[in-house]
Amino acid sequence: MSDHLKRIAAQEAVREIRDGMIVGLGTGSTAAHFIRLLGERVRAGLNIRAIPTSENSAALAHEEGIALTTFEQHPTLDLTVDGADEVSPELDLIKGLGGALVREKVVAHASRRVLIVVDEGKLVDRLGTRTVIPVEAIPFAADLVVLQLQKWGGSASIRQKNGRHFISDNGNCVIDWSHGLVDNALEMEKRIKAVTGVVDSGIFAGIASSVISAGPSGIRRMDR
Ligand code: A5P
Repeated sequence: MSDHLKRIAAQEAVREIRDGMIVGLGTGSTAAHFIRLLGERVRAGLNIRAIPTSENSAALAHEEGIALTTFEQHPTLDLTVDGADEVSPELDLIKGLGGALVREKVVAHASRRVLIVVDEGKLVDRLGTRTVIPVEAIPFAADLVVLQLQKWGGSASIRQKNGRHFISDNGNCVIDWSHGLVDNALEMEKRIKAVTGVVDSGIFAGIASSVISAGPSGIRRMDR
């Protein structure tokens, strides 16, 4: 059911893509729907170039025949379409359960507009309601970052995959921090980023321009 809703939200987003755009490709199952639908339009003649937020999304774009570009050639993107793990009423986000948070944030910051596509189960009254806060840190510092986050409250642990540390596309660890409800997303984002050894966190405050959510009763669009 939620996969069907993710596809519906992605379908709505793909309608915003116009000829000549430089498009940011998000990561995750909702972004994958978007990339496949965009591929259909490219094969029908749409001329765009894209910058992916992960190796997985780059591979999918390649399969779909979507031409990729670089920040060297295109330092500003027209529109990025990405998923999220939580969306607050202020359109602040938690992202990164898929582990691509740093590239997602880099691409979002380089974009004129950031469109987030979710199933409506991701909408929360306050960030931290249903998910951990992912924090990417260089491996050398990861244990120290865990201790710092725990000092601030809640539990934190280095993400595991197949019995080993999960390693991001950037060669880093991801720490999942169960902090609980976040009072001030921007302040929390800055506070985490100031920890030495942290690359960035999955809190995206003030970055989303619009959110499209799909639910059983239809599609809802929220603009900043
Ligand atoms: C990837 O790192 C994440 O930020 C994803 O955008 C997020 O986890 C949403 O994923 P789904 O679309 O698979 O729910």
